[in-house]
Amino acid sequence: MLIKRLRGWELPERRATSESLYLNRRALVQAMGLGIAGAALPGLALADDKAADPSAHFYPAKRDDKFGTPGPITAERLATTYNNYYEFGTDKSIWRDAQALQIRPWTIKVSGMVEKPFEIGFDDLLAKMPLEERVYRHRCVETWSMIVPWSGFAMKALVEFCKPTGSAKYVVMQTLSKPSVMFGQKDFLYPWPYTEGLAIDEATNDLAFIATGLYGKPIGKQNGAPLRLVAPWKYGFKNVKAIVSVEFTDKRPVCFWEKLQSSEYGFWANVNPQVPHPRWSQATEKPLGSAERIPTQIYNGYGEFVAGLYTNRKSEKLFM
Ligand SMILES: Nc1nc2c(c(=O)[nH]1)N[C@H]1C(S)=C(S)[C@@H](COP(=O)(O)O)O[C@H]1N2
Ligand SMILES: [Mo]
Repeated sequence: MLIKRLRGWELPERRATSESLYLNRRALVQAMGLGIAGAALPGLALADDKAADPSAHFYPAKRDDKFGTPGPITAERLATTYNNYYEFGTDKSIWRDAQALQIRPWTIKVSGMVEKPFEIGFDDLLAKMPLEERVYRHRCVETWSMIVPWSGFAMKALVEFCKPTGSAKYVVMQTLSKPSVMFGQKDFLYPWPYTEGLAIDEATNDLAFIATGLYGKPIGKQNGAPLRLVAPWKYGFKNVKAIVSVEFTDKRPVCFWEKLQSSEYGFWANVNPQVPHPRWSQATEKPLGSAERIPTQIYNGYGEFVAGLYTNRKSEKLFM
């Protein structure tokens, strides 16, 4: 039987990793006496990557439970291998391909209605932010859900750091553009780059969070490394990954999914079991790893913290 064994340098471009990663991986493979290619050992590649992460010493961060402890935490393996990340493909199993993304150096551009536009490196930003861990529910509009421990900082701390002017009403965030690695971006049917936004009062609500870690470690590339939004009272698509741009504006942005299909996805996207998606019910959800569906809660269970944001917005489509 003849089996073609790919060497590291024969890997297709989209599976390629940094040289040091490859060398580490090769050393491990040799040490273990396994005659198989690195591509077959994604678990090892992930472990290597974390060891090499210069922010690893920040984790685990101290847990803050002022928003409650929402229930049984989803298995790490599920939350890190079942993902939505259209830049890497439209199915759920993008985690391996996402490892090709280079996340250092990483620069975040702050622009628009701010005292002074600036750029900052991710590690410099991280060193200035108050890190903590929060266990949040996550509810995808497709009706799967999870409960995971994010590490990172309050979105409010980021907003304050950016010094928006009094006229700014929205904050808009964008994912990196890199079609050579994020090959989904070559599909011109989608309005790349992925863009999402919050109203300023939402962004400065205590619940809004920027995740830089997950399960007490730097966040994995498939989950949005090096930083992604977490707005747990909203449908998961609001939680833009791999952020490179933070812009303040007085105009409500039309974001990725709304541009694609405005009859199904809007700006506010707050979770509400009583407002069905045009093509399916939102009444229940399936936690990852569970056989049973459970009832979905209004604002995904965070109403006591965020319902007040919407009392003067009742005329808007708040739940799509
Ligand atoms: N850039 C980008 N961000 C994204 C998405 C995406 O396709 N691209 N998918 C969103 C959707 S629909 C969900 S449910 C969450 C999934 O996050 P997870 O993979 O960490 O569970 O990411 C959101 N952020
Ligand atoms: Mo989603």
